[in-house]
Amino acid sequence: MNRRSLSRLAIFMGIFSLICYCIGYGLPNADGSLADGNGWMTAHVRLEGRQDHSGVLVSVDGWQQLTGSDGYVFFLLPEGYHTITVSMDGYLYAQRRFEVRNNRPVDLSAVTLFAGDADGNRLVDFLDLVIVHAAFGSAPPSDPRADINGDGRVDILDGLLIGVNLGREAPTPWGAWAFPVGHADS
Ligand SMILES: [Ca+2]
Ligand SMILES: [Ca+2]
Repeated sequence: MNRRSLSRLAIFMGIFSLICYCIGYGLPNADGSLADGNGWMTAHVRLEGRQDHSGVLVSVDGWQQLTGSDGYVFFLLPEGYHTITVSMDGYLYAQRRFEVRNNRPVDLSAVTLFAGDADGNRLVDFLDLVIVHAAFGSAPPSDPRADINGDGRVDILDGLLIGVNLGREAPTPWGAWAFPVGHADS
């Protein structure tokens, strides 16, 4: 490797180190483990009434990810306490605190978001039922907010999801049990 190539490599490594430092992750150790003062967290997010759990916004302090269809997310984080918030249109958001310890994984228990908050006011109530009623029978939905389970039509399942959660407010408990509402083949 000539002198010019070495110079470019040094500049590249310097920039890479700076980026790693700035985003708070640090550089990996020689054995591939994370640098001291860092760890990672995994979480499993499920949407009540759906088989596809994609599109949920997962926020950990300033970092954000969208879930894929399996609902799993993975974050590299600095050591310390963090707050995770998971939210989705039509659902009540959930939130919890957790601690990341040096070089150790944190596996949060699965969380199910409760469905039915059609108008996004963090409460499932009769106003949400009114939205579904106004769009009932439409496919595609005349009001996208009314399609609670995201199956492309507004029917009794959307109304049922609201009915079983009437009175619930966000944030909901992490890991709480949700009513299994949905098409068997969806
Ligand atoms: Ca609502
Ligand atoms: Ca629907």
